Amino acid sequence: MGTHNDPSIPKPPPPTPEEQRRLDELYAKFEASHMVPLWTEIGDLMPQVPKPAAIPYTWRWQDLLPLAEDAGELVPVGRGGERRAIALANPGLGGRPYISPTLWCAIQYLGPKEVAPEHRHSQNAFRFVVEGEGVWTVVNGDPVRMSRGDFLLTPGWNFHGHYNESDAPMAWIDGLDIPFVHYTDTSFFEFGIDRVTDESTPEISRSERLWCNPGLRPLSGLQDTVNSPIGAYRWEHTDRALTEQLALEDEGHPATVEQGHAAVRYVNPTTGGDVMPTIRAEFHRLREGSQTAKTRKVGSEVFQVFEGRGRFIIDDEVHEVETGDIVVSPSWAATEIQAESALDLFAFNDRPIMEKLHFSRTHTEGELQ
Ligand code: GTQ
Ligand code: FE2
Repeated sequence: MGTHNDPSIPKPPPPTPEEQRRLDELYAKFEASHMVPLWTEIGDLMPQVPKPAAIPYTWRWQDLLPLAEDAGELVPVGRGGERRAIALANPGLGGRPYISPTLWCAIQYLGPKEVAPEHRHSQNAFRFVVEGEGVWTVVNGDPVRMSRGDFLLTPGWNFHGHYNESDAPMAWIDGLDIPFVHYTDTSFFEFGIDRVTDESTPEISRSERLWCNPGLRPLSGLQDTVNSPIGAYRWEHTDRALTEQLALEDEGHPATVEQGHAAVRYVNPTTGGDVMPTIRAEFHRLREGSQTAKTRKVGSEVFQVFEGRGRFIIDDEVHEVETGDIVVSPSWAATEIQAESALDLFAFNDRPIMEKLHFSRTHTEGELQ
């Protein structure tokens, strides 16, 4: 077997002093000429399995929210800064405002009557609401109410702004593909109007009136689109879907992904695929006392606890979590979730990118490769 540490293959003799002098000179010339030899970098550049710089990490909602509130008192929101959004920076990524190499996750805060002006960009975005209400996000001129448990879309290049029509502040999380777009030099950005184009406050957006009637596709929308046309996936629907999966399991009709684990994916109704080209989003409900299999996947994933208590075990490190806490699991990290109480989890990841590029792999402990 000709492996790199095969003892039957003789090692070359060490360099003579003269060779060493010439080698040192060669490396200095490489550096001066902006060249790097593969053989000194290969272990880092081409590891046998992914070796992410990003680390598993947990942010506590109890820590995030007061800091967002302080920013609300001290930092105005408006044109230029655009958003009062504070990114969660993975400690392994050198201070960059990235939760993982591909994903951005931020807590955004709007005080009473505040407006975040309209703009558009190539980055795809979503919002998820763990508590509060009173803000409408206006996407492409369509005002979309934001309430607890709702998952809201702002696909790339749609104009969007947010406004708080209530007398109370509101905070939520944003997820975007900012790091991926930055790394690939694909960012375009345009300012829109300084407020929002429609300040009305309908219960239901036009997008939902057209697209959110179960199993029914409008004949005015038979052309598939890369982004979901749905502005908001409402909590009442997500909750009902999960409740029914568990009820069906109780009644002896298999409907869960694993025992005691109900789950749904948010999809583009025109294709049945992911809501946007770079981001997958799901919602998971674990029964009290249940746990997931321990799994490694290519790509990074972020979870926010919507309700309940439990723990994530990521590469053998235990992360205790409760409502609002945000956890990141880097690429190929062995991840297992245990539900102490009934546990509701919102999740998003970069797997649509990995699948399109054919880089996907999954390994579940106890299963054959
Ligand atoms: O709300 O439009 O967290 O453009 C980062 C970039 C939020 C937004 C973020 C954005 C937005
Ligand atoms: Fe934006």
